Amino acid sequence: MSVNPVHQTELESLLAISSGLNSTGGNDRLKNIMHQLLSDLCKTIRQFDVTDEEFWVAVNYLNELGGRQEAALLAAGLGLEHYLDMRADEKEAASGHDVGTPRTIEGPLYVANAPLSEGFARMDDGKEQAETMWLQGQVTDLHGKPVAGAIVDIWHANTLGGYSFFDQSQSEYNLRRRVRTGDDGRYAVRSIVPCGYGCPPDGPTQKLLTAMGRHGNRPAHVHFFVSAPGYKHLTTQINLNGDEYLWDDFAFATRAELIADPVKVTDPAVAQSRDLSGEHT
Ligand code: MBD
Ligand code: FE
Repeated sequence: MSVNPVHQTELESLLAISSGLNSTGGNDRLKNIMHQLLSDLCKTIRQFDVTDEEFWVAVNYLNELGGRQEAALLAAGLGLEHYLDMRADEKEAASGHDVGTPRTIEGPLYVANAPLSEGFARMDDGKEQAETMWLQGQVTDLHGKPVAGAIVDIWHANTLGGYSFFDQSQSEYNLRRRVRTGDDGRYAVRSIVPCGYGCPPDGPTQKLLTAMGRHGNRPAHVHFFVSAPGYKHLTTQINLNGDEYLWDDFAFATRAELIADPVKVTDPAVAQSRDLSGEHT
């Protein structure tokens, strides 16, 4: 199918006007990006001979997505958020300096200002019957030197894959804590073992995924923000090894370096010492 030159000129002039390229004022970068996006969309409409009906289905879909506040969830599911990681990796590799813990997507379920404590926190409210999970770690710089006073902001799902705030059945800030590292850069938390997340089954994200023959599940994971004055902010996660979706994450966030092997603690004395050492840090 060749493009009729009159049609082409007419389209170019339409897009130059509709994206604002022809007008003064506004934001030039935005105009250029909108111009490219609109021209790619028109190309797709043409290539697939998209019908009016299909067009309006898509427009209504966007309304539905916004209405359910799922735009960020879809961005994760389409791999677009992971693409930001790929881009950041590419730039880091080009810069040639050492890399630390790999980053991976934030996802749509972070809530700021979780309770802050020094060295140790208990993350769960104790209301859920669940297996206890202890996490401990050390924040270091790229040379392995401990970073004191770093803030480790941790959030994860409960045993039903739900996140507090979004899941109104949980208490405020359940499974969300910030811990400040001590002089040794260490932090520890006591929490519960999370389950994997699944997209709301009646929501627009799952609807599109299903239409594409995909599932909307994530393996069990724990999110981290790590920040300290003078250092670059790190957004990352760990995935619990053994989950059926470990390498089949609908949001593409699993990385080999970020897989954690849970160690079962059966000795009550060891369990107690974990809690005590934490409370005293
Ligand atoms: C999550 O818990 C999540 O981490 C992402 C990326 C998307 C949906 C739910
Ligand atoms: Fe998550």
